[in-house]
Amino acid sequence: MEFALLNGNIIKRSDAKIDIEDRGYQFGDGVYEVIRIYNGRMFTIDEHLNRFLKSAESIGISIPFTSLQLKELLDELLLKNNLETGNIYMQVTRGTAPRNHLFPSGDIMPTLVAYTIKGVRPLESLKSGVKAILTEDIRWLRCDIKSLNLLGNLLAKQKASEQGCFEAIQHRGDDVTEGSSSNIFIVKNGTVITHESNHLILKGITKDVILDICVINNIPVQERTFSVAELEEADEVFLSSTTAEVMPVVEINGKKVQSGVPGHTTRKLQELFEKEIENQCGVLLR
Ligand code: DCS
Repeated sequence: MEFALLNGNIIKRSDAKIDIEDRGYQFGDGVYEVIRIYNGRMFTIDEHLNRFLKSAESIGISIPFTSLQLKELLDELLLKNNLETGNIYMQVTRGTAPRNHLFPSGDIMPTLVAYTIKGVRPLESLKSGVKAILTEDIRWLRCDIKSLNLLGNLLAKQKASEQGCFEAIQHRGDDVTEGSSSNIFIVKNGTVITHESNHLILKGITKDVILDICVINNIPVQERTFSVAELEEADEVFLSSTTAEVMPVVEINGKKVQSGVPGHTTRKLQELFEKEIENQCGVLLR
């Protein structure tokens, strides 16, 4: 039997039901996290919980659990569902109230849900790399909030998929921002470059792990805006996310990135990233 977390209680997944006037359902009025599980353990859990609480706070939702309580609940959920490799999906909405754009007055309880999803690592793509398209970033200007409102991201990802590609790399005019569900990195003359974490992108947990790895291992790294032209002329391109890890991008808009195979720095970062996973979660299946 599968279990889910609903408002602090772990219950049968099929019993986890949400009201039709939940504001997440009607307005996308909430925030979420996706947390990777390796060997039954949560990777970078403190970072995910911090971001979850921060996202919620930034839209005025106060989660009635501490980070520690959430961690304990998620651990219990993992154990009950016996999850070895996969993800936890967790979201909180402002709660249930008669439909109105205004925040409900008075105390309403946020709706907090988490459940587990089985899923293996994308080992083939990690080895050979993926294709991407370029598309204009049409999203709002608070992409730092991990909001449930993902329409812009969905339209971009769908367009990529319809062109046989894994990801859509978004740009605002000349500036590359991020993927539809990932952060984007380029490598030029040995320097790793990725967009600074501001309101135009999500501050990826995987991105931050990669930045730390670069600093610790003396790999030159810059957090700054880079242009579409720089992307097109890059020596290497890769993307990062909780589920895609450090994923080489080998083709953009039908044009190969250099010789069309994962580059040296990307492969080095993949190795170092796996070491970090193993430090936190134990030895990985390859
Ligand atoms: N940018 C966007 C828009 C994202 O949706 C994500 C992750 C990232 C960057 C990378 O962030 P993390 O490194 O913290 O994962 N999106 C999650 C999602 O919706 N599915 O998987 C990961």
